[in-house]
Amino acid sequence: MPTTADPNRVTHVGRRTVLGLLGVGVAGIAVGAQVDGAVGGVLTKVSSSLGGLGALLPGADNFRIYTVTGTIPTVDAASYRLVVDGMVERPLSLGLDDLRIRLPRTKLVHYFQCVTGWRVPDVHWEGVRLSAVLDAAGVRKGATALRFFSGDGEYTESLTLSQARLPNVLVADRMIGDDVTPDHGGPVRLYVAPMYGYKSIKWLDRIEVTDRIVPGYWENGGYPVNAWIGG
Ligand SMILES: Nc1nc2c(c(=O)[nH]1)N[C@H]1C(S)=C(S)[C@@H](COP(=O)(O)O)O[C@H]1N2
Ligand SMILES: [Mo]
Repeated sequence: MPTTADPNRVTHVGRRTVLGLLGVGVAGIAVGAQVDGAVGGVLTKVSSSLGGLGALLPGADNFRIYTVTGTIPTVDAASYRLVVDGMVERPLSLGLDDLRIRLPRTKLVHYFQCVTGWRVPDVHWEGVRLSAVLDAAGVRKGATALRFFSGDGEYTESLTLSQARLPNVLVADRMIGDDVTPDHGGPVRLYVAPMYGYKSIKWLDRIEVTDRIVPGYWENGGYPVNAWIGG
């Protein structure tokens, strides 16, 4: 299994970080706005030609942009929160400043593989290990799994606790050398390197610690809950 994680802390001080700092203390998540303009038009068109099951666009970076709702949620960076709740000692509501400054950062380079066959090689990922987020919240005894929720209001995912603690599972706020863009699930998405792309939930806004696996969106549609690439 490729593990090129960099144990060194990486701190970015830039425009987005300043925006994040300005957002300290602001609660609430602004999501759900429909995309208007060219991108939204294409997504709507493609989406309806797929019977509403998904939308895809060939990205300049060779990713295909998927969204099961047919829209790209716009999430305000300054007011973004990631809630960590359920079977934890300390429920958390993390802002971008928490992810970018207060928690230990890591980066890795790894391909992105969709179960439908497309793959993007050598993608640079950066963020906080999911294990570090879980440690900050303190997982309670008896917990075995996680449920992930998206700001799109529909997509969900799941991991077992031991899968979630692998070092190449990231709460990612940077990819391809930039902040995660709205179409890729920004400001924050999950990146589960050892598993197919459907595990890497976009517009991540809540992680619930549970005592059982609750299958996610595509898993309810028949995809395996254990999505090991080549497994
Ligand atoms: N919220 C949300 N997350 C999602 C999806 C989605 O439709 N909605 N599609 C998944 C699938 S099947 C893949 S392959 C990747 C695609 O990531 P990309 O859109 O950044 O290329 O996102 C995953 N995460
Ligand atoms: Mo996928």
